Amino acid sequence: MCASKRYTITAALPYANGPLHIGHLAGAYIGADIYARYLRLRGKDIVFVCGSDEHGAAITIKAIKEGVTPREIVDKFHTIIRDSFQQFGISFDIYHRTSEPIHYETSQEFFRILNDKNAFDIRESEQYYDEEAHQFLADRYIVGTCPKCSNENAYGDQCEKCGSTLSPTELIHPRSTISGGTPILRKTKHWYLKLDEYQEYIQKWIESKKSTWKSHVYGQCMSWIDAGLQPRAMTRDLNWGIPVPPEIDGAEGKVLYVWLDAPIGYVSATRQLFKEIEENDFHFAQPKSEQLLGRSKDDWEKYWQSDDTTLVHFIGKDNIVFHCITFPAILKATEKYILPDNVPANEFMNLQGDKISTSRNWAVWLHEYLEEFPGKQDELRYTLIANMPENKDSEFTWQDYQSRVNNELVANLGNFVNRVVVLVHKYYNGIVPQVETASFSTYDNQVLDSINSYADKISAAIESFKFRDALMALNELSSVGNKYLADLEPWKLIKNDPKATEKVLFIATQLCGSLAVLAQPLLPFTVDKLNRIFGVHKGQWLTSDKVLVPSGYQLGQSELLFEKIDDAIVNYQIEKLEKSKSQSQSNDIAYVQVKNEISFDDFSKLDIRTGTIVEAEKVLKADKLLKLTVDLGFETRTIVSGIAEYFSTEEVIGKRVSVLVNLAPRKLKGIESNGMILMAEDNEGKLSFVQSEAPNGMVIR
Ligand code: B3M
Ligand code: ZN
Repeated sequence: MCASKRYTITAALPYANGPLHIGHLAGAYIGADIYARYLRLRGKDIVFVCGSDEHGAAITIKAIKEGVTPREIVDKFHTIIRDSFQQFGISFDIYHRTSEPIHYETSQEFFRILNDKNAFDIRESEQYYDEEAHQFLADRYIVGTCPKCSNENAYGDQCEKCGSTLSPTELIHPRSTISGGTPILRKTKHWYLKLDEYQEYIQKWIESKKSTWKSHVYGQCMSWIDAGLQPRAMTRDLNWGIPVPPEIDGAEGKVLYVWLDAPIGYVSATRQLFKEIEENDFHFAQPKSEQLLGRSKDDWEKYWQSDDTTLVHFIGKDNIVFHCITFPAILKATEKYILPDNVPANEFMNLQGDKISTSRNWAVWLHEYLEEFPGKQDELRYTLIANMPENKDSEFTWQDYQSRVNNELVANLGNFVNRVVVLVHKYYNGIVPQVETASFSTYDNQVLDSINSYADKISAAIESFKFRDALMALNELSSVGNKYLADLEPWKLIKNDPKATEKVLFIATQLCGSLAVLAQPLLPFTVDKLNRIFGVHKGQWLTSDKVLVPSGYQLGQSELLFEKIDDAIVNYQIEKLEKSKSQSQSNDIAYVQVKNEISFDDFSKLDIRTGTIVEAEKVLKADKLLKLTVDLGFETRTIVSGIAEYFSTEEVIGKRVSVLVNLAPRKLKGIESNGMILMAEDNEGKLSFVQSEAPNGMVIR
């Protein structure tokens, strides 16, 4: 067990520009919650903080789209998000917001410290400006083609496809998100964090984490470090955000970059938590452990500035650079704050074969799930833990949800507990039988011992952020119980050996009690039911010296832990997804700008024909290329096409296509390509063929 004096656990602050979906839960919050619940059970001194991220272009752009003020947007979504977290049992000690005064104070104080410590370089430079909207364009205000991966919808600060951090001037074909127009360059001044000066320090620090950090997190960090850290602007020309402290010269009208203020939000949330505790006046805080009560306002400092505190940031992989490089550099620059001990970022969770996407409404929304599946929080939580994208992207499907609930929760844990409770009620009126431990067989003792060995497995897994393993260990313990019942068959044994039956059901009851204890970090809602039956003291972890459910204890009434999910429910959810996808397809699309005018003569130079792909093979040593044979009616041709990442060879054979047939031949990987297959590309970079019903070889004009 880690020996730190206290823990500060943070979970990424969600942008208050939309409701939460399962990707959020699987990415950061369930893992953080398991870890926090577990540490509390071990009696650790922890704070678990989160809140809404209410600044930045994510908010203002949403407001522009909806024709309302940013304030209206954040007020609306803060409430929805907060309520979803709460109903879902995410046990934050505080859920705060970055529009609160204490956060303004804290952020401005950080800015002052950084300024005093000479961490900024003030630079004048040319930046993109939208003349129509009268606004400088940074971050999400500007989109364009990513120079690293060619994603056409990379943001001005980050490409969400390849994870690179960018500045607007690196984008190819930049365009304004507000007007869609091409921006011009105009002079402005900004405060740049001299990240380059922290290169050596950050590099050494990250290298020291090699054995404890997830390899994908470590790898991402090292690749940025290897590329060389560049100064990053920490101010913006916007009217929504935290103003640069007024005494700083020449910064009128400028606000803090959202990625400067957002992580400081963890600190302000902690300050607010202890303030509310001292004043015993709760608005945002709901302290989850007794030991936090009675603390004073200034105690927050220990959680951020004391070396005997362990700081852990739970985030999704798109936030790695900010939590592992930028924020640590800021913390270091203060010469006061501690740096994170670990940043166990998860990768992404996909949904039914496709990326989760808010704009395409391809998501399972939490507030909808809570309404449609009342009381089934743990069924979702279980499925999300079992598929948590801990080290690689994973997938949620409704079919998998159904099979996990039916074949794992109902058939294993639910079935075991139910059999035990029903039998104890049937044979002993629900009173746990008396036993003599001396009569225990080797098998009995083995089963009892497995309680402690599985408890150790679960602890070790949670402490090393392997939440899937922890859940599987819990399942295995319940399988031990099911097997024990199946082997000893108390329902038969009762007829000729009532004494032995008492022993079997006593032991099985202890297993149930241990499941109630060990499930606490993983399935908190199920634990409430188990506690009503077994009366196991909630809020404590397993100790080997205690009988969990003593002889003579009157069990509560049997309660169904889980119910089977019907096919109809699964089908309904899948249809709902498909429907909302087609409805949203026309909304919220970022259109690529129309190119410069051409003459009719220019156009008539293009010879485009209908065709059919008749053969396809992969091109050796080229991930992106397929070698296609295309039937054009009048002849068959070889065309090399860069679509191998999107289509398999089997998929494309037989496809009707449109071909530019008079394109000059080009050699690609040694193969001569004679023409080009036309493809349509959507906002997410998904390709589709341009098809016609006319026979092969017909002219398209
Ligand atoms: N709001 C980004 C996100 O939701 C951001 C996280 C802030 S954590 C300090 O992906
Ligand atoms: Zn990219």
